[in-house]
Amino acid sequence: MLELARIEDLPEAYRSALRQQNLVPLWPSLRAVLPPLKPAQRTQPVCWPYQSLRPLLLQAGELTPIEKAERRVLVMANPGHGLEKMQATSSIYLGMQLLLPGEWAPAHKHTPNAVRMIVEGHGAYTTVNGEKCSMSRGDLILTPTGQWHEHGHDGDQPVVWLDVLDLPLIYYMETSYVTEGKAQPVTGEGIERSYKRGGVVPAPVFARNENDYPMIHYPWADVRQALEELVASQPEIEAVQMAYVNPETGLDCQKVLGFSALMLRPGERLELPARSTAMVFHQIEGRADVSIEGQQFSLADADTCCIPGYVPVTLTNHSSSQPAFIFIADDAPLQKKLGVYEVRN
Ligand code: 1HN
Repeated sequence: MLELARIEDLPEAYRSALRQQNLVPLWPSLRAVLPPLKPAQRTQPVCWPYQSLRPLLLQAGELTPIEKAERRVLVMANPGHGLEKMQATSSIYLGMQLLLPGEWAPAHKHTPNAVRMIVEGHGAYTTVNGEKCSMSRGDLILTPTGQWHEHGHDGDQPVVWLDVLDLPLIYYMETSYVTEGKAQPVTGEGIERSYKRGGVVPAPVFARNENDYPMIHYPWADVRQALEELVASQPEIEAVQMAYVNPETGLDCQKVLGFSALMLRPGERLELPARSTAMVFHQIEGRADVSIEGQQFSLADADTCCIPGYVPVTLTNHSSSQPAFIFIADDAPLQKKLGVYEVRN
């Protein structure tokens, strides 16, 4: 590839004249913004083991009352982006949130899309646009853009969940803001029951309101059962993986980030081709290795890691007798809409 002239190759008087008119020559920076064949990446492989994060999160519960935090979260930040940027990847924000018994995280709505993957505890709930969703380990609860949400806790032990948001992207676009609200009246509980069975969706004779997000709570017990039934009926299937989708359209459940649950069969080693998306892995059950060239993470229960895009990944179940279950997040829905999604075999 042809070497291009550097900024220093231009006379200082000329550079100064350009600066004064807010002008920049492209050619000294062209290779930086368009590197050959593979993008420049800030996202580093990073692992956040739950057992070392948990005591610090519980300590936050002692140090900062919920009224002074609104959301009591330790953000899992990628040093490659700079910790202060609060980014796990270019588009994905990750945080571990703690709610203590009796606490309430007040209602608000915002432009970034969020999901919660429940990590531990019982008795907490999130109310999303009036729909009260109880939280159990492994459940996925959506709070898509513009939907009111608040969290409460009627149990007697701490509850922790993983927040996954497209905040870095929405912030970058200068479209991130919040609206505060009052406690929501609960209008429903367990709408997910309407979508219990594949192939049929509610279609009453009288017109329904269009709803981009008909299902917001994906209980782990159902997803786990779906994975087990998939592998029981197709033992040779390449990957035992279920995508979280909108049951009325069959499309990704949210517009920017995509979510799936993967089962690694006992002893399974799964090679994923290089794809253009960075990925987040969160261990729901069992133990597994996530390896890319030059880096390997061993995930135990509730550990979370991220890896950059454009690298092949190998996932290995530690156990030869038990399955391992992993929650995966990436920005494939966004990349597909933008036309930049790639799989490199
Ligand atoms: C948010 O609204 C929550 O509602 C959690 O629990 C984390 C991180 C950034 C912006 C908004 C929540 C968040 C957030």
